[in-house]
Amino acid sequence: MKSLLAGLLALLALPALADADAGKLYADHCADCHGFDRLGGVGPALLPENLGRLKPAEAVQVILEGRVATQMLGMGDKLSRGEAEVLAKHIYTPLARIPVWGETEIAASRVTLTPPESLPAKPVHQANPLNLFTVVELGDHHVTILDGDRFLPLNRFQSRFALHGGAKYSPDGRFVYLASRDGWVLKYDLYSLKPVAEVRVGINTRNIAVSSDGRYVAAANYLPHTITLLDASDLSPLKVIEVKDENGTSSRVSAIYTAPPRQAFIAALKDVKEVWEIPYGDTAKVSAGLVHGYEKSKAGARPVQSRFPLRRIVVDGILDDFFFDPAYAHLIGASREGKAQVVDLLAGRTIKSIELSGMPHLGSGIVFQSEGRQLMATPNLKESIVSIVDMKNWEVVKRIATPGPGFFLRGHENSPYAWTDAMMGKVKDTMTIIDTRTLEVVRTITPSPGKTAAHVEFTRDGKYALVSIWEMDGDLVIYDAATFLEVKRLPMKKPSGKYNVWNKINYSSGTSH
Ligand code: DHE
Repeated sequence: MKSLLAGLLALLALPALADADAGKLYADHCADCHGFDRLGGVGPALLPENLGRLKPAEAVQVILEGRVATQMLGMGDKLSRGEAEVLAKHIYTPLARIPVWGETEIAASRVTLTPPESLPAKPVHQANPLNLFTVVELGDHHVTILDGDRFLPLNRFQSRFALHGGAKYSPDGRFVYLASRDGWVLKYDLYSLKPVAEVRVGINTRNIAVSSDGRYVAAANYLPHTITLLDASDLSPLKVIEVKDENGTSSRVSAIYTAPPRQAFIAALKDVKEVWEIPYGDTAKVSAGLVHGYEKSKAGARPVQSRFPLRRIVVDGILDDFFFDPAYAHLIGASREGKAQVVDLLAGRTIKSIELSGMPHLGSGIVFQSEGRQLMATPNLKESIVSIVDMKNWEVVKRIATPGPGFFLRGHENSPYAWTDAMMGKVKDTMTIIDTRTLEVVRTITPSPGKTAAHVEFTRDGKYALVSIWEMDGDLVIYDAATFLEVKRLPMKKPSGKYNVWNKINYSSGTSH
């Protein structure tokens, strides 16, 4: 009875403590690293939008015990559990006003880390610059640059907190661009192995795309609702587009992609039934109305009306996760209900709906030729299948059973095999290898029993497949892609995505772009 009463009293006391002391507790213990405005500093932003992937109970734990392999030290010796709960409640409370993060703030955040004139003309290393991998290690927020011939790390550096989305390269493969969920974009030189520049494009960012001519970087933001366009040479902001549909309804931006044949960026919008196309090429002619924005006056800049105009494509639902055919003539988007639509990008309308059950992960889709047909394959976040679709008539030709729902799928032009994981299922440690000629599973491997295996990328020649053991004490496991035998294992801290320069700059049909 006594303990029940004590529990009840503690519960009743919490809101009172929260109201009175949350701001002071935050200022005393968190603001130095995470910013007085909670927008981030040395530590990540502490806003509900940025904390979506952390449960409140875990936040209390982190406050009291710290976070392994980061600068976040536990404060259990300074704070009671009650105070940690108050702080957790505070950081999950939305800010009263969406913070302004426009051209001025973006420009002010930009830092040049290595002056362009001091960058070398040739690589300072002996590795083939077109067969390098950029490997993101989520465990301790690092990036490893890996020699893809000898499988030796060339460099390993600290990244911003929580990089997400694919690494993107300049068309010549010299520079890699990386984005963090907190909006930081880094340009890194693969010749000198040095960071070039960094800028904060948003407060909560989804991903970035680099234009196929290498001139621009575009960033998709959840907070604020904007698309930021940067000059790829020095990451200075060129334009910030506020995202609203024709009726003025504001929208988060789910993702942005580059469509090289169309010389345009294509954006997926989270809250409105539109897909946006933003041409960047000089000759692009699109029926367009220009959204509000500004132009930086720069020598040689094109006039406002012709630079980054906007084409709105109205679609039948909110489309969130995109896959493009190799010609970028069609995009296939998944709606929240898991239905997929084929949008003809030239006509600007939906032409077909595809019967894909569960929740297809189209962003991880790949294309391959099989028996004279061009097929696409997509893993499924909710069902234990890989769906195969004929790209001529958009009919599902096969559902291949896997040990569990998967997140990533990879192939390569020089390999007949596609590899997928089961990381969304209960048993997460398998990789399933599918023969793209017969559409049958040829092997299921378990690289590290009991440990999550996910995300594959092939070497430039397609001879080796690199798999992540997605654990704090994880590995990068290199397989012979023909025999499926392990060749080498490199210890890494929760390696997630890995991106081969050649495959990316050549838009390999077996990988993401
Ligand atoms: Fe991702 C890419 C969206 C959760 C790891 N993820 C992408 C892309 C999008 C996306 C739109 C394509 C960006 C690009 O190519 O630049 N991801 C989403 C989500 O909406 C989702 C489900 C929820 C969210 O919180 O954002 C989500 N993603 C995750 C994870 O939980 C993963 C597994 C771990 C993490 O980093 O948070 C994860 N996403 C990745 C990776 C890529 C990615 C490794 C790049 C894949 C590639 O090979 O290109």
